[in-house]
Amino acid sequence: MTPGILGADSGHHGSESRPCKKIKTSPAMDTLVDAAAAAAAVPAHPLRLRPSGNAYTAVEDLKARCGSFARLPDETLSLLFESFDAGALLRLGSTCRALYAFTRLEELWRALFVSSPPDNFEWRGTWRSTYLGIPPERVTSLSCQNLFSDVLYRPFQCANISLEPFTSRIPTQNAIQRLPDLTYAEYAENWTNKPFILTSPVKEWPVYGKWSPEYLLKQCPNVRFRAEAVDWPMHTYMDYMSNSSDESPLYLFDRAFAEKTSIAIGRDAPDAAYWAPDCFGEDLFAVLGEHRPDSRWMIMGPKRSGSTFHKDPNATTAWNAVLTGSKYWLMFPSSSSLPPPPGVILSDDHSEITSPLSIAEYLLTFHALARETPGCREGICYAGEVLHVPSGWFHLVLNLEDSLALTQNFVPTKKLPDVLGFLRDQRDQVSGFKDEVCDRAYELFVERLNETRPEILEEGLAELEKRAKKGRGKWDELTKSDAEESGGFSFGFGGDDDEDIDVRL
Ligand SMILES: O=C(O)CCC(=O)C(=O)O
Ligand SMILES: [Fe+2]
Repeated sequence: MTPGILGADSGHHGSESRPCKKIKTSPAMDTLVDAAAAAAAVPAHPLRLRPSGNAYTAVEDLKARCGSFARLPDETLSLLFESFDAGALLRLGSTCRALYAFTRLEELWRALFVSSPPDNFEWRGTWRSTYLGIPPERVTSLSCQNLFSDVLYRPFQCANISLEPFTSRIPTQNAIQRLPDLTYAEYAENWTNKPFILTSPVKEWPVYGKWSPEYLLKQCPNVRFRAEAVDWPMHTYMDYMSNSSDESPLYLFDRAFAEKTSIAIGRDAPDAAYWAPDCFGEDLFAVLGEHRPDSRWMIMGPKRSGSTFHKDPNATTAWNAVLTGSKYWLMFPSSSSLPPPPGVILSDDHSEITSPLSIAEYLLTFHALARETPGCREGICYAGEVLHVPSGWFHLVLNLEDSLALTQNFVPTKKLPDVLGFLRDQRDQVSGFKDEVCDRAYELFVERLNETRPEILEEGLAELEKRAKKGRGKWDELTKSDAEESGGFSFGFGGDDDEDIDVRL
């Protein structure tokens, strides 16, 4: 998807020029049609600048008037300006309209803010205004009508385009299964390798129906929470949530929220605020005691915030419970013989996942393909529901509304071999442990399991051994997909007792 030739304010997107929805199309085509309609519905850019293609028919181009800078491609200009300080950006921006527009790019001011946050600031709706302390009545907005730049227009488009076409009409075969609840036996037997949504357990938690962003604002307005690279008081983050228009909104992700809000967690804790749903059973990382890696987070963010494609650390499994709002999940299994999800690039050793696109840009560019890719799973987790993220699955998450969620990463007994294998064989990717134990996480985990759960450890190591013996030759790896090997309808994860995941071929 690239911005169309016509800008949103061009007045040329009347009903006749809209693609006709009545034409019979494939599901992917439907999404494209919807995406095109959504693109046309983006409001005018506040500076009136338009996508690059408009330059072909324009009689004037403001960029031509910015001296030697006009020779540089827009991408280079914006990269260059990343090395400028606030004073340089302001001076340059006052020389002509084109440079005014380039130096207004919010990403530049966000980076300046993060690298040197001002003391006692107040969130003022944009990173530029916040960094410079400009009150709303003094914010200028010059018209840059004859400036045509995808680099400047695209973040605005991605921040404003409707994402609804991508998160609705989920094909039945992709839909993540929804169940009231599971027993531990059912989970262990059939579900450890599948995403699913449970609709009952969270509704029993004392925090459900009580905690919300507004509740947290009331309870702890001045408590600082981690939001990506900044620690902001709750009142500042709430101001940001209600008044910002970032393409990739700052996401609150705090691992010390329980201490900060003085809550107790766990079925057995007196006055517990919540507990892990029973079906997930024992968390084997508990044997690590004070050495266990980070395991729980409170997640809060505005509509359109979320997580780009990633796998969870150390081959852990996770659950993610929505307290308020709702989240769209796009998920893919992984294995050594499967390619990563469309648009996601893995480094050779699979240690780095590169997904440089924002969530909106990913959806605009790759969603149609992702939806048609075998193994794709999609679902919406609503308030009071919890989603299971199986070990090793790629996932992208988009908040459909302002949302508050709690998440926990754990090691279910069935996935012990995966975690042992990861800690032993992918040492440079082990994360979340304190520095002093990070290098010997595998040895420590084995030692602690041996002390407290020797029979489970023995079974886990035996399974790991079995998988290694069963490991296929390089030729098979390169020439056959798991799906082919298992008859064309499913693939496993290597273990005998792995459930199959249906893939459409
Ligand atoms: O709620 C979200 O954005 C997903 C969080 C997530 O994937 C994670 O914590 O690993
Ligand atoms: Fe995750």
